[in-house]
Amino acid sequence: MSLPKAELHVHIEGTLEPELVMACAQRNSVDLPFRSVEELRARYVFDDLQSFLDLYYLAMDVLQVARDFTEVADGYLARAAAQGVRHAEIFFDPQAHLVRGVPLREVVDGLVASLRTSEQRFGVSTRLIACFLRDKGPQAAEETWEALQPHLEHIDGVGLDSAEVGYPPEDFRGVFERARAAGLHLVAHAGEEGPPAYVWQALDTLGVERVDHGVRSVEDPELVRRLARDRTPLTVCPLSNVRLRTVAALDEHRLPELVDAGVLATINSDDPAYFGGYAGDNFDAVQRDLGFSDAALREFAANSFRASFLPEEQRAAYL
Ligand code: ES4
Ligand code: ZN
Repeated sequence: MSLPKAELHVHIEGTLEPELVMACAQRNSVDLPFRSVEELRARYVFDDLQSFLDLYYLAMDVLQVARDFTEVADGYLARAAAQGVRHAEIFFDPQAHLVRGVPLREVVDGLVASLRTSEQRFGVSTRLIACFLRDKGPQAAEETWEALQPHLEHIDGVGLDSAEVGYPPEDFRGVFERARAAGLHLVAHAGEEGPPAYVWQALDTLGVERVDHGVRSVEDPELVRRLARDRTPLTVCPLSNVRLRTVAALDEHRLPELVDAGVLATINSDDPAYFGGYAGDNFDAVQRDLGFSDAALREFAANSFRASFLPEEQRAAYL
């Protein structure tokens, strides 16, 4: 599906395709517990979020220097553009690299080297969102915020990701306050595996502008009414939800109920190298398995621009 769209939920480390994993491993002399692209791809079967994260953090060990990050981003932007993505708000995980001894400068400079010419090369405008790893706790998030200070000119927002259950959003109130005071946009993963209470906290305690995933909101009618009333966008990732077994099958996904209740939903790829498809593939999949009409898909695409952090006049040009 090449409908013009914005992608608002994609982890750049989750766009690392097996071919690039092996190429980076070789040139950076990183030892991996698999010897071929096929062996790696064969591991892309997950039971839940944690089983995915274990492989995600392992594979990104091959990313060592700026060039590696540039190549990951270039590859993503080319594939996304081919599926109609005109604007991408891209997550990265600073802590996942800092803990391996990779300086933030390599990460940010490498990503920016790709993103700054993305409009000319791929026709894709971009934003960059730094996510805190919630399973490393609020103190580590504060330290990460400090480490990000020299790079803030390149950072448009902060988010919250990684293992969700047991790591409630309210724990991160302090660091989100600091990011808000610095003028950054605020988003958080909530209601992927975690309960509706975590979505409430993301809204009321962190003050996020969008909720990433948020699909478990559907279990709480009061929360659905709140999201619909405020037009708070959800960045839904249908193929991700299937691969991480937060839904049994795509035709059982409750996205239609959210849409019918008036929630502003968008469709995104999350970690497309791992979950079987890029943004357009996710659009195709929901049409095939949930029966959304062409008009409904156009509305998802329009929502993606409405929910973006593009300035009003640029958003309007897409609507
Ligand atoms: C993620 Cl699917 C998902 N959920 C939470 N954190 C993540 N980081 C990368 N992919
Ligand atoms: Zn995600």
